[in-house]
Amino acid sequence: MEVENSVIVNFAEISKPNKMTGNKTFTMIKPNAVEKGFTGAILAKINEGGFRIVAMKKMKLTREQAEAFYEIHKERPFFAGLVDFMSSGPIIAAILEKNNAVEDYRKLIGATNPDEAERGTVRNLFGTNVQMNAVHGSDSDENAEIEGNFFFSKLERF
Ligand code: IDP
Ligand code: MG
Repeated sequence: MEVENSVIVNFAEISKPNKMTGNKTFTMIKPNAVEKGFTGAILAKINEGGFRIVAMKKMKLTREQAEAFYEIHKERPFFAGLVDFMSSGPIIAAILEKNNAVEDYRKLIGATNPDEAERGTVRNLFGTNVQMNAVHGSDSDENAEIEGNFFFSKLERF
């Protein structure tokens, strides 16, 4: 009886759609891109890329919030500058949905350094330099979940 139950539970678990690949990612339009008026053009690229907007808001991060968001980079030489920049003006935060969302969004935005980002990618088109590279994109399903939860409650997702 116990064995049968555990089989049923496991089947329900693996039957969840997109469980293996993940269908959500988290993005921010960074202060330089918002300031330059690129928000609409970047949202159009996101739309054309086939992503659905699950949640979105405009806000200004405090220093402490920017430090917490980028905590994994706290030992890196660029950390202090990154925190200053990310708390310097308003950002747009959003949760995006698509099959294979994390990988496909990283492809859409291009390499971290806009000079190395492929032509036509968001960072190539709208980035200023390696720090002010227009957008954030989660690097894994796990981080997409953590980052989305950092910004949005369940009541803000549709
Ligand atoms: P990613 O955003 O492409 O995932 P990460 O290595 O996770 O790149 O770095 C996080 C952010 O830190 C970058 O998006 C960029 O804003 C900034 N950054 C990364 N490398 C440098 C650097 O060498 N100089 C200045 N800023 C950097
Ligand atoms: Mg990263």
